[in-house]
Amino acid sequence: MNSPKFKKTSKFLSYILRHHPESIGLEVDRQGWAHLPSLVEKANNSGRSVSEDIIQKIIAQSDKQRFRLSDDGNYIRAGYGHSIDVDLDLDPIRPPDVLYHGTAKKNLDSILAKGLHPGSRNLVHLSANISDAMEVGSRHGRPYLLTIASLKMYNAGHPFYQSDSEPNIWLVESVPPPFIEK
Ligand code: HQG
Repeated sequence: MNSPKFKKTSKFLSYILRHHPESIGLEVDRQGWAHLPSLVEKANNSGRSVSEDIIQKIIAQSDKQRFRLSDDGNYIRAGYGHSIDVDLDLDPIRPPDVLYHGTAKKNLDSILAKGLHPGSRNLVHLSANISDAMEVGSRHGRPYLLTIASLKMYNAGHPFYQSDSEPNIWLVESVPPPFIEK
């Protein structure tokens, strides 16, 4: 499944659906949905060889579920990671006791002082398991694992959202320092 073509197409879809739909002239609605046949057509018009078939395979076979299809199969959206202004319309739900955030060691002092903030994305991303968090952290440098007292934070009034494509990914507006355990 992790063929170079799959990875390349998956990264391209993330780029388009999370960050730059306008780069291929694609319309994404307020909830982040794009018309699947239009995406394929516009991607091909911009010189990318992308088919519905490969997109279906990426969704069916990826370990990490980055995308979601609408019930009728005509629309696709990214399940998390956006920087474009979308409202995924997720219901807030009660998180587990703890969640994890993988970052780079170089960010530690700033995070402990200011809390976790989304940076260029709309929301802060947390992982339900340590191995995923470590993998995320290692993309930024020497990985460092933070444990987030998620249930305590939720009980203090902070809404939590679970991605509807990838249930191991949780989303919050920010994480104030008192809920971060290093
Ligand atoms: C850091 C991937 C200094 C934060 C992953 C992170 C994820 C601070 C970086 C998803 C800070 C932002 C998102 C502060 C936060 N001071 N640094 N106060 N607050 N940071 O890429 O969470 O594989 O925007 O620790 O799986 O790394 O692409 O977020 O290091 O779920 O599908 O600022 O993207 O998914 O980095 O990754 P990012 P992320 P995919």
